[in-house]
Amino acid sequence: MTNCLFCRIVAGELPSKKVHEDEQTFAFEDIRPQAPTHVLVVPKKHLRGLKEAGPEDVELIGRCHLVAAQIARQRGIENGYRTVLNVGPGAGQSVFHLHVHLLGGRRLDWPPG
Ligand code: DGP
Repeated sequence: MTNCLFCRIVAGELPSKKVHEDEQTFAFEDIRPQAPTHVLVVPKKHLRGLKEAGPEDVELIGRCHLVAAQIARQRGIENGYRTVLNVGPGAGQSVFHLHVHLLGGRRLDWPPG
């Protein structure tokens, strides 16, 4: 989608600090980090969010989480990290291209705010 921020980052039209890329996913540093590690993992395919996803997206969404787990392993934060999808404006979703937040490197309390 030409007017989607994360599609433009994936396409290299906008700059980002890339962390990982494979055929189907792209990961980059969040511009407003909420933890020492705050990486966004996105599918290259434009998907508006979790509630718009369908059965055909099962593998892709799982893959985004596994990429997050791989990054967490590489960064040595496996003692405790969180993968989060904010779904809808009421939960804080502000960019409407599905993204998994990987947060770690500090204590993460529960429940989140
Ligand atoms: P959410 O609020 O769940 O939709 O998360 C969107 C995240 O995207 C938020 O943590 C800030 C981040 N973000 C917004 N614009 C940019 C950008 O241009 N570059 C990068 N790297 N991150 C961005």
